[in-house]
Amino acid sequence: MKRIVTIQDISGVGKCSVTIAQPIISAMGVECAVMPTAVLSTHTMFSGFTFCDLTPEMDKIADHWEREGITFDAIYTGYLGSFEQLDIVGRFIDRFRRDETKVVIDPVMADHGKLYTGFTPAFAEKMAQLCQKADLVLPNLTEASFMLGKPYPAEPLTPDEVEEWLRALCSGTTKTAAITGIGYHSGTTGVAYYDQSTSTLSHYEHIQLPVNFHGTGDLFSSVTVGGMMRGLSTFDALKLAADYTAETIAYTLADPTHQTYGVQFEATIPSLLQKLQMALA
Ligand code: PXL
Repeated sequence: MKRIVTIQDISGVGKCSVTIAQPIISAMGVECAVMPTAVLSTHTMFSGFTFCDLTPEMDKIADHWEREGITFDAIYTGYLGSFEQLDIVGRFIDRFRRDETKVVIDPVMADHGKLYTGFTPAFAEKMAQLCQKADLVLPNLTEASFMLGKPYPAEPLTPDEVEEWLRALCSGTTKTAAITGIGYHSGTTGVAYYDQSTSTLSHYEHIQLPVNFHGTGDLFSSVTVGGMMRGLSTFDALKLAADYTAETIAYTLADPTHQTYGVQFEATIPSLLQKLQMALA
């Protein structure tokens, strides 16, 4: 069985980061180790959340894993708890990356044109440097705009602009990049993907639902990592993640008791596994 490590926070209530990555990646048949970056009472969309920064623990955890000879088939990073963690994660990648290890960086820091509470443009700039170590980076449009130093677009990007943004994300040593939230027709959204080794651009469009739930980016990234580890090509893993995320949003929306803080992915896991089996067949 493949083993990955995810490096992101534990938010006790709110369904994001580790509380999505662990159940999803495990359900997909991949062992999911955790390097926690912070412990919060809830994610940061609630007011009054507690925040325990685990920066001082991270190197100690890595040292222990190294002494134990633990290895990872993928390193998947998400929400980081401090500016210093960008360096710590960079060092972690250098220590634990083997030839076959996939490094997937979701540069969690912003959405809908704005940085999340606690993040700064300097963090975004340094995150862009960390992304140079990635086999795959998974920004949303806002995160891509911060990392590239481009204004958040007032109008949907054209296919030519999307290509320019993806090429810019891969202009250094980043191998592949996918931007979520890209649709070229009204009522649609999707994921645009670029592989710099073959200069191939791909786009997968699907229905856009009229709501934004928290944690859907983490759901998307977790399924992508799980799919890649189960042997799907990166683009097939992205398509699986896009379909599953859209289905889970629709399912959540259809439940009149739903909470806006998170999606009901627990109920759609059986469908994810069916989709995975079909994609692997
Ligand atoms: O879903 C991204 C995310 C992860 N972790 C925490 C967050 C957010 C988004 O706001 O607050 C703590």
